[in-house]
Formats: sequence, C-alpha cells, structure tokens
Amino acid sequence: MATPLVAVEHRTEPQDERTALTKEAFQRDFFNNLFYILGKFPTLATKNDYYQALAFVVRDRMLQRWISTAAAYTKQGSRTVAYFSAEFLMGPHLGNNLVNLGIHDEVRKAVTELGLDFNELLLEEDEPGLGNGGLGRLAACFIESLATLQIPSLGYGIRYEFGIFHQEIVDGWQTERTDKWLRFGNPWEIPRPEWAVHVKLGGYTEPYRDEFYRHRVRWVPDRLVAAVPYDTPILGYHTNTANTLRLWKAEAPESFDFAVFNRGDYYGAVMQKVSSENLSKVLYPNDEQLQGKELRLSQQYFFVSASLQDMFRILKIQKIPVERFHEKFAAQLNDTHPAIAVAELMRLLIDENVVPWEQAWDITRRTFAYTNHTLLPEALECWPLPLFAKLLPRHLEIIFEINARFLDEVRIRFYGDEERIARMSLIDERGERYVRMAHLACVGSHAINGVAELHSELLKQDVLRDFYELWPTRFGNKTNGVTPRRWMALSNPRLTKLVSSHIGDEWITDLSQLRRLEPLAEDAGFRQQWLDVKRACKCDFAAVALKKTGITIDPDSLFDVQVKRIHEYKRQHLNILHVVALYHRLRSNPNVDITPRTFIFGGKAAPGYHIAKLIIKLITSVGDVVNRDPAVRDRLKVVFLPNFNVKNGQRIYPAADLSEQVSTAGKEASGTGNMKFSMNGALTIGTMDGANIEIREEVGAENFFLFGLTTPEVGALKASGYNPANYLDGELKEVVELIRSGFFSRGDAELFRPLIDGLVHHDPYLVFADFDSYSKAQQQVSAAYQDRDHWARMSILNSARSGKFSSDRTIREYCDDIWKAPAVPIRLLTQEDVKV
Ligand code: GL4
Repeated sequence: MATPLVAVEHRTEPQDERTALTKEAFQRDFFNNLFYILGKFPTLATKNDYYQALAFVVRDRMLQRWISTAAAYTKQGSRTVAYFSAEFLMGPHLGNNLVNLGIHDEVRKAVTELGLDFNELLLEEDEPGLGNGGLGRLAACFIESLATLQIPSLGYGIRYEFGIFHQEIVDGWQTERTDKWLRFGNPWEIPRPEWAVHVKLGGYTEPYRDEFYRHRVRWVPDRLVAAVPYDTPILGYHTNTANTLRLWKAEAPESFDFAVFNRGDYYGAVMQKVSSENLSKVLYPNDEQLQGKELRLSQQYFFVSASLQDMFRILKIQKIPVERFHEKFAAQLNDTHPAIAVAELMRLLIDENVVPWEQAWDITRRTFAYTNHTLLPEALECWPLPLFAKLLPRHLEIIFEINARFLDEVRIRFYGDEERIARMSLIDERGERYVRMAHLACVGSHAINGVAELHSELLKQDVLRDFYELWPTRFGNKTNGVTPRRWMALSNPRLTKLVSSHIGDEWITDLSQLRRLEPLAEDAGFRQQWLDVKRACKCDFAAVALKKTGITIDPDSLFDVQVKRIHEYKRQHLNILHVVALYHRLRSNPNVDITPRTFIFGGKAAPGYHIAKLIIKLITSVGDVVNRDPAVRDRLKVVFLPNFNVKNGQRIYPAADLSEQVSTAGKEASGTGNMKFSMNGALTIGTMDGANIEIREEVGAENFFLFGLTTPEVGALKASGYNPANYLDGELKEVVELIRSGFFSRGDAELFRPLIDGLVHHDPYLVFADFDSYSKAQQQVSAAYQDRDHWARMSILNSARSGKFSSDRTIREYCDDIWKAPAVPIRLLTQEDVKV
C-alpha cells in the first residue's frame, strides 16, 4: 500500500491518481511529467526540466481546487472582488504553492529521495517580476490573502513578456538586462484564447440613431488589439480556495488586417501585428515617476478594457443583468494606473448596453474604490489632452461630461469659489491641458483610501484636500500588510518551526497570535534558540553574498540592511554617508571600539534616473575601498547585492538584524519591507514616516530606533528656507570632503559631484538636516547590539508584536468596509461531480 505522507484534516478530500498526496504518487507523476510533458529522460534532463516536472506535479494538485472554486462561484453567482493592477510582483510560485497546499516538507523528502537537490530546483524558477516594487508586491500579497480568506476574487493585470529588468553591477554601475522570464515556458499559467476580447484604440466618434431612434454614439477606432487572458491559480493557505490571476496578453486580431492585405500590403499587415504585440511587451521600470508615454496609456487602457469586458461576459454566463454589475463586482483601483476604468465602464454601459447616463454613473461609482499609493507629485498621473484625444476619443467625451456634471455639484456646494473649481476639475487647464487621473479615480469611486495612517491623513490635508472637503465620508485608511505565508512560513522555515513548536501554527493564518511569544522573551533558553535561528539565516545569506559578490561577510557582525527601490526620498545616500563616517572614525583611530557591521544594500534604480544610479555607484565604490582597507580589519563591510527581487528578498529579510527605513518624513506612503523585516525579528532604525509609525506603536518605542524630523518639522524647515550648507560641519563635513576629494573614485573628483553638489546646494529630501540625528541613533544601535541578550529580547518582541502587519488583517478591513464581500467556502469536487 502507498505510504500516506500526511494526515492533515483539510486534505481529506476525494483524490484520484493525479491528485493523490502520497510519496509514491509524487515520484511517479514527477517522472511521468518529465517524459510526457517535457519529452525528456534523466540523461538529457536539465535542472529546469526537473523544476518543471515538479511544478506540474504541484499544478495537478491545484487544478482540482481551481475547478471546484470556479464551479462554486459560477453556481452561486458570488460577489467578487476584482483587483485592477498594472503590476503583480508575484515572485516564484512553486515554493509558495507547496506551502499553501501543505505538502512542502513531504515533497521535499520525495524529491530528495530521488537524489535531486530540492532547493536547487526551487531556484530554477524564473520569477514573474511583473512589478516595480512595493505597489506590485502589495497586489501579490493581497490576492494571496484573498484566497486564504476564501473571498471570491480575480486579479486583473498585464502579462508583460518582459518584467522588471535584471540588474547587474558592472564596474560598480547598474546595468540592465531584459527579463526573459518566459524563456522556458510558464507551467503555472493556462491560456484561455476562447475568452479573448477586442480592445479598440484611436480613431473618431460619430453620433447616430439606432433602430429605436435613440441618440447613440459610435466609436470608430483605427486599431483593434486582441486581449488574450492567461490564468494563474492563486491558492489559499490550507483551504480549498484557488482564485484566479488573469493577465492579458496583446495579440493581433485575426480579422482586422484584411483591409491591408487586400491592398497587397503584406509587410504593413505584419508590422501591424508586431505593433499590437508591443502593448504587453514590457513593464515600464519606473516606480513613482510618470513617464507620460503613449504606449503606457495604451497598456493601461488595454488591460482595463479587457478586464471590464471579461466581467460583462461573466455576468452573462451567470445570467445577472448588467444593471446589477455593482452587486456582482467590487473593483479596486490599485493607484491611478487603472483609473481609465471609470470612463470605460461608463462607455460599456452607455454605448454598448444602452443604460441611461444617471443609472450608469450610479453603477460605476458603486463599483469602484480607489487606493492612492503615493504623495510624490512626480508620480501623479496626468495625460496631455491631445494624446488622450488621439488614443481614446470616446473616453475624452465621457470624461468631459463627467466633469461638467461634477463641477456643477462643486459649484452648488461652494458657490462662487472658482479657484476651487479649477483645482478640482478633471482637466488641468493651467497651461497645456491634461487629464488628471487621480481626480477621475476620486470622482468615480465610492471609497478612497491611503495605505498607512499618516499617509491617509496627508491625503486629506494635502493632495486630495478639496475632495475630502466635498465628500469626507468617502475617505478612509487601510494600512498595508504582507502575507506571512511567503514572508515567514516559506522564507524563514527555521523561525517558523521554532515559533510553531512553542505556540502551535495558528499564527500563520492569525498573525496576532504571535503575541503569545511575548512571555518567551523572558526565557533565556528561548532567547538562545531565537539567536541560533538568526545566526543560521545569516550564515545562509553570507553564502549567497559570497557567491553573488565575492565578498566574505562575518555572520557575527550586525547585519544592517536597506533593500528597496533606489530613490532620493528613500535616502540610501543618508545610509552610505553614515558608513563613510564610521570608516572615517576607524581611519582616524584604528583602535576605536566599534560594533562590527555589515551594511547590505539592494535595489534597482529606474534606468533613466541618473542620480539614483550614481547613488549605487557611490555605495559600491565605498564598499571597494572599505572592504579592502587593512586598517578596517573586517570590522566594516559594505555589500551591494545585485538584482534585488522577491527571490533574494526571501533570503535577506530572515538574515537582517537592523532594518533601514530612513525616508524623509511624509514621503513614504507606507512601506511594506519594513513589515517583513520586523516579522522576522529585525529591529528598525527609522523616521516617523509611513507605516514605521504604526510599527513603532505596536512593538513599543523601546524596541525601535527613532530619529529625524517629523512631517510638520520637515514642512516648517522647508517653509523657513532650508539651507543644507548650514549643516555642513563636524563629521558630516569631513565625510562630504572625503567623497568630494575623489578618495572613493580613484582620485576622480568629478564622479560624485552631481550627487554631492545636489546635497550641498539643494538637498530636497533633507539628508543633511537629519544626518546628526541618524548618526546618534546608529550609536544607540551599536551599543544595544553589544548586549546580545537584550537584543534578542527586542528582536523577539518585534516579531511577537507584528501581527497587525499581516495582509489578512488589511484584506479583512477592505472586505468589511469597502468591498462588502463575504467568504465562500469551497467543497472539493471530483471529476465525477463536475461532469454532471
Ligand atoms: C508605493 C509606496 O511608495 C510604498 O510606500 C507603499 O508601501 C506601496 C504599496 O502601497 O506603494 N507607491 C508606489 S507608486 N510605489 C510603491 O511602492
């Protein structure tokens, strides 16, 4: 008889031979897949073949859940969350699916028994990096939590052929390589060409009378693009729910280029095909920076239109009338990237379904809710009117009509306040005219939220103040969260095991239970085990760092980590200035007693963001000098880990002692890396910004290293006329002079000039103003780390009190307050069940 590997209750479902959860079944299917799907046998099989054979073993075991889930939702016509996002930074699927299915350890054993290295196979997966940073990763955490909470939901986005670029460091500089993640195929997706839809672009509009003599508008496009859905199952943790991530690929429509063919322009027709496919070719690599390119607006409209058409198709299958669109669907706009959905839903209702304007508007507003993710002005999307008119002529008409009606409402409330009307208009008319996407999102939504308490407050006081004054009850806060499945259970198995051995494993779906670790902070034995886990993770990471950078690091040194996109507001330069200060102290007094530290940096710079790239060069250059200087005697190391992504993150967060969250107060909307660090027992050195404030509130001020100006202080300093040169004395001055002199650039005094001059003369993010406070907080860190026992206590308490930052909590709040979407438990069906 086959050995049952597991006897967990959630897996008592009926099984057939492709879903059986025995070791023998895994091993048999693994080789079947190698032969019958990949067409390989062991002598010729590559590691990637083995990875894929394993992926298909796992996929088979997900499909039963996926089908059961789809069948239940279809039959019950369940209320469904549609999460609209231009980015889904999923990270590798295999490990996560194994964890969520509850077969991770069993499969590892089965694979190991075959003489294969399980971890190596996991590393073979090319991660789907379909996002830039926090915003895209948040979407990924959210859809995983939605599935775990058994909420019917669809993630809608773009299947970029090339995701975020691969970063290499060459001579200390960032270089970009295209991310060919689909090169070896993608076992997790299933294309659904039968559900493809057409998306129109360009052309003109014309009025006409239909067969009932009604006034209608026809949009005559000059281009059609086919949108083909590719579906990926998203498993909940230890549930039967498998929801869908539906990503659209752009293709040329079969029929549309005939006109060109008839004119004999074969080449032109083929070129049209190529240009259609361009729409989903590549992810724009800018985080928090609008590029204003026509192709980007086309991408946004492409996936939004395809998704809304798909939602109409679902209504039809479930025989729900279009007038009840908002009862079936709650659609969330992940920032303004999908905000064109407001106009597109109006168009589909009015033009294609002949719903009267007032009713269509009511449906639209009840459908959408909008999350703002940034206050940075350069990220607020505004599209030049001519570009908009050329690409989306019908939408512009609809936006004008929405605007006229909206401004009438404002006029009634704020009679005579023409300035306010100009400020609130969907069209910016102060010079060249623009469509303001944030305003469109606000007007078309019944709920508007920020992503941390401070950020939501600043939205109300600042960027969206006029809208708050008009509709105060629409505004709310939803503090971000991250999924403990990927960011603890999968990435930190040692910690998971230790925690579960003391408090059981319910914390994985109810993170507030980590509080039960608090008393253990006083248990010396537990503290030692905790430190042992941390040390083992640091050793693992040291091996990775050595392999990827050639730099040897000491696992007993303090791992001080800053990993995130490189941006001036995030102030990686504040961090590296402090490193130079420590180095300078060591050089001045080689016998000074310092806490040995390893500074670990990671993150991508937008390819066109020169200062950010120069910051990377400064970090690597300082590293080159410091790491080799014998006077340092290995007490300081600086590592820039190339290509920070989800996969690398999973190795870094568990290994960190100190988490750097040092943005200028009022600039980081929330941050989510800060949460991943804290959960894994790192202490934070941070400003009063974003979710740092709430982390500090939860873990206790005594377990957090606070520094820097607060948001009001930043405002006051800027208002009083900030002059960074006033701060240029003492150690900071010596540090700046050392960099300026060319000491870290082989005597080239010009290399870092743009960066240094920018700081000395402008310093828009107040690096100099905060330097002293930062440096002092870092001294406290060094002192605290000397007392390992106390450090362990603080580390345990950070993790124990991080429960609030589970994305399960965030998603529950969205469901209760905005989406009103109840859970739908799934009963597993067999093939026999669905046949009938
Ligand atoms: C971001 C914010 O910068 C970041 O603070 C936040 O955590 C994230 C998710 O809400 O959204 N906004 C943009 S734009 N990119 C981000 O990462």
